[in-house]
Amino acid sequence: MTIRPPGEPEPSDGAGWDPGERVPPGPRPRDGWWAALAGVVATGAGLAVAELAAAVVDPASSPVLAAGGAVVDAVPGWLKDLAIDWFGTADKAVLLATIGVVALAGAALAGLLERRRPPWGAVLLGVVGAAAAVVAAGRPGANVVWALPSLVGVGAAVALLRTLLRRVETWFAEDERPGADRRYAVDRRRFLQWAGVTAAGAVVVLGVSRVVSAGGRAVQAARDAIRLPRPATTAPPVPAGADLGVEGVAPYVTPNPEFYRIDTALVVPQVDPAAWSLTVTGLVDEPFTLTWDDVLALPLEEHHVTLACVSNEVGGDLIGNALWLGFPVRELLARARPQAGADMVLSRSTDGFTAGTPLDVLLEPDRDCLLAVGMNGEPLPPEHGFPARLVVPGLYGYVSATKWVTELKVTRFADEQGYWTPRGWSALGPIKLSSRLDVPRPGDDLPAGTVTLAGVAWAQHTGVERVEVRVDDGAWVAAELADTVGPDTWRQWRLDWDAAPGDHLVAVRATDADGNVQVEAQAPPAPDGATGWHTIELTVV
Ligand SMILES: Nc1nc2c(c(=O)[nH]1)N[C@H]1C(S)=C(S)[C@@H](COP(=O)(O)O)O[C@H]1N2
Ligand SMILES: [Mo]
Repeated sequence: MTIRPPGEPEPSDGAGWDPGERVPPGPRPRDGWWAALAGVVATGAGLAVAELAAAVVDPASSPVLAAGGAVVDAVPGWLKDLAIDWFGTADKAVLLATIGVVALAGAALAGLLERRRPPWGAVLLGVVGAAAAVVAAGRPGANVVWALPSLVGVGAAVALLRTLLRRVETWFAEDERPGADRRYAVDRRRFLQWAGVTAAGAVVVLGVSRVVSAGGRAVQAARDAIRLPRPATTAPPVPAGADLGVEGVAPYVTPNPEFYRIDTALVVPQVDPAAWSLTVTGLVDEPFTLTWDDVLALPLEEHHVTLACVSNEVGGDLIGNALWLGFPVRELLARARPQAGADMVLSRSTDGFTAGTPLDVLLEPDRDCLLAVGMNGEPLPPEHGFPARLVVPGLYGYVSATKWVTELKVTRFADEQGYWTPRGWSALGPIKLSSRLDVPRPGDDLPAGTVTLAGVAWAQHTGVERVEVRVDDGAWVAAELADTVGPDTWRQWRLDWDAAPGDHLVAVRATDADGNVQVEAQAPPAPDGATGWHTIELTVV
């Protein structure tokens, strides 16, 4: 049995290789399918090797994650909104699955091409691998080494593809020789063995890459070891009456594991506090940089602030309230001494995300904008920005709440834009006065009699003054308002309703401390936040 290297002419006839002619009639599968399978197995193994290399270099340098990140940043705003609309916070999983399916199809094609028209299958893999390398090396925070996982992976994929196809070739080349049927079975078994071993090896390598992914575990260990300093200024205690005790209503303080998460990061950035720093720069007289230890040595303050996402639909749950520990951004900026003409601070994250926040908002003496390091008594959870993030009462997260923040650049709205502005979202994002009905839920079984209606309302930094409920065409009835620590957080509300049997429409609206009534007109989240009264249908029996 001889194995011809790919590209060497077929010895038996000079007319070129046409495997189709060589397969004897009968139930034997055509070699194209096996070549495609070889492509999938080899590419899968190549990707596993790339993951292993990425685990050593940087998790985000993986070709799949780099490509995914590039897609996230490249897709137009409307398409991203559509994806969020369809898949909600599962949009990232859907994107990665899509990349997987496309990669699978491409891998099968590469296998087929390499079998039929060598070396075009290898060329296809090489081109895609090189493109992934370029994309990875161009990601925010990347360096040239980030190209390595893609290159190593594609090298492995091409080598494995050729090895596997050699088995396919031997298998189908033996057909017409004496004892072909026996050899056929032997060579088929051999190919399947090679493919199986390669696939199993890929799984093992992938597993090892997860274990080796030391970056994440080192950061986790660093986080576990942190003892946050006592705040120099403690938050007022949460009044007992902040929670009305109605089951099903969002608690006044949102536990960290339940806090909504929104960001463009496909994997949570793992930022080692020892390597982290924050630089205040741009149009300032005294730029400076703080290390993690510098920040912890500052007199830190605690404040309850309710964060909200501009993508939150009316009645949606992209909002949460936490006790933040941090240092006033105002004082950081004062130390840097912003120059005349500056009107924006562009905050930047390790993953390239940016937010543009009005400078005057950050400088307001009575607005507690924080460089936050603690959330509800613990270091920030990694997915909420460990080791440091911004928290700005009254502004949507996309223009203020930069997680994994490393730079505050004092600049001008005329010169720079935050991440979402060129993608169709407003440059300015004050949170809109809003309210939500949490219970009962539509579809709940409601016996006639007293039904408790309850929910939350928010007008960060202004404060909620009144919440009213309307059933069907009835009058607006004022609800009981829960206590709050101040205007920067949401407030619970409740109202006992004497419910008669039938279908009812229940609407809720809030009024803020300035006397503004929540806007009735329905508007979608884009470009600067949804409006409309949360209205649900309830059936009382
Ligand atoms: N680095 C980074 N920070 C970010 C974002 C992001 O995509 N990347 N998203 C912002 C948006 S849109 C919101 S609503 C808040 C959400 O913060 P959370 O995930 O802690 O709730 O983070 C903000 N900070
Ligand atoms: Mo957001």
